[in-house]
Amino acid sequence: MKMSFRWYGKEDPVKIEYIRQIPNMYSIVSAVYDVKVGEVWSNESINEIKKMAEDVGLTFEVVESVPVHEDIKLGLPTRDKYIANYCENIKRLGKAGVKCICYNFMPVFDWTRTQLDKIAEDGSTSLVYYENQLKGKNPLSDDMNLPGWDSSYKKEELKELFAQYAKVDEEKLWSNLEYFLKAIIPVAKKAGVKMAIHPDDPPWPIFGLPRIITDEKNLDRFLKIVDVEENGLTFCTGSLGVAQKNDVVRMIDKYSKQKRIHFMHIRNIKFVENGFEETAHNQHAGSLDIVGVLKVLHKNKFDGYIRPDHGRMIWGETGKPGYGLYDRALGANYINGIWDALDN
Ligand code: DNO
Repeated sequence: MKMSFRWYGKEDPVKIEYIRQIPNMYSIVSAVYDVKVGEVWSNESINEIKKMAEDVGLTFEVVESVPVHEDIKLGLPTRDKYIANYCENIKRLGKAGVKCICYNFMPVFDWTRTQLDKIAEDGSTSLVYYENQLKGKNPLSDDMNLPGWDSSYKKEELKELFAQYAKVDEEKLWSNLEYFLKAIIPVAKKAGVKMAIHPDDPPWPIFGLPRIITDEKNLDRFLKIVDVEENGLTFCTGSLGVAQKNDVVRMIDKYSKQKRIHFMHIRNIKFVENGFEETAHNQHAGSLDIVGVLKVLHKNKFDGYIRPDHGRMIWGETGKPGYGLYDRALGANYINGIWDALDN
């Protein structure tokens, strides 16, 4: 496995020099952030990230994310222009040495939590999802802005998007995804890039918008659409693991054997009556079998990228929710420790 760490670029309060000091760190996971969704990334911006990584002795081999324009997910006639731009980005990133691109196919909203700073018994804070905090809320009328959501949408734009999605059910979303994959995967193959779709987080519909990258049956369906290695997965334990039907250890065993997992997001969560809470990465902090996950990856000689996903806020750190330095560094080293033990 190759250890990696998400870094939001120059604006990130976490310094890249500090990331370098985490034992066994290999690659940053980053993106060009100052370009609108759907546009082409400049070679200068891509190479600048690469240089910043290499200057401290790291690599830049993973992009998270090249976001997919809503017109592609909606299947609008304008999608071809955005798909052409997407392909151009894949080519440019491949040329710059990027080996893996993470993206998602969630309509409108990315990951959803209801609170960012839930205080735990030990005084740390973390992200949580409580059903009762979501109930009765309407993103179109309430002045709500949940973490992970693209806050650049104005209410009017959101209304328009929701109206357009009224015509997109799950099957339509599948066919729009198929159209997209059939266009981009051959380009990725040529560029030496592995595409790694991120599961929907949480893996169920939010506010009536369809979500399809949610469980084993659908992952099987996804992988068959273009049945080559380059069409692969970001396996996020914390996203898929919050649906109790998803046996993440067994699924990871299966998909890593098939060489279809290119990127692992390791995060633990704890089931509570009303939803779930994010915890430290450690086995006993939450409900997921993190050791079991690493065991099957090790057994299957997983040589893709792993990053510690969301950390808690600890030791007085303030910063981007889920993406501080300290707890993610603890998570990385927890993963390192288990991996070393398995090696030996
Ligand atoms: C949340 C992340 C997601 C992820 C995207 C991938 O912390 O895991 O925002 O980056 O869904 O496109």
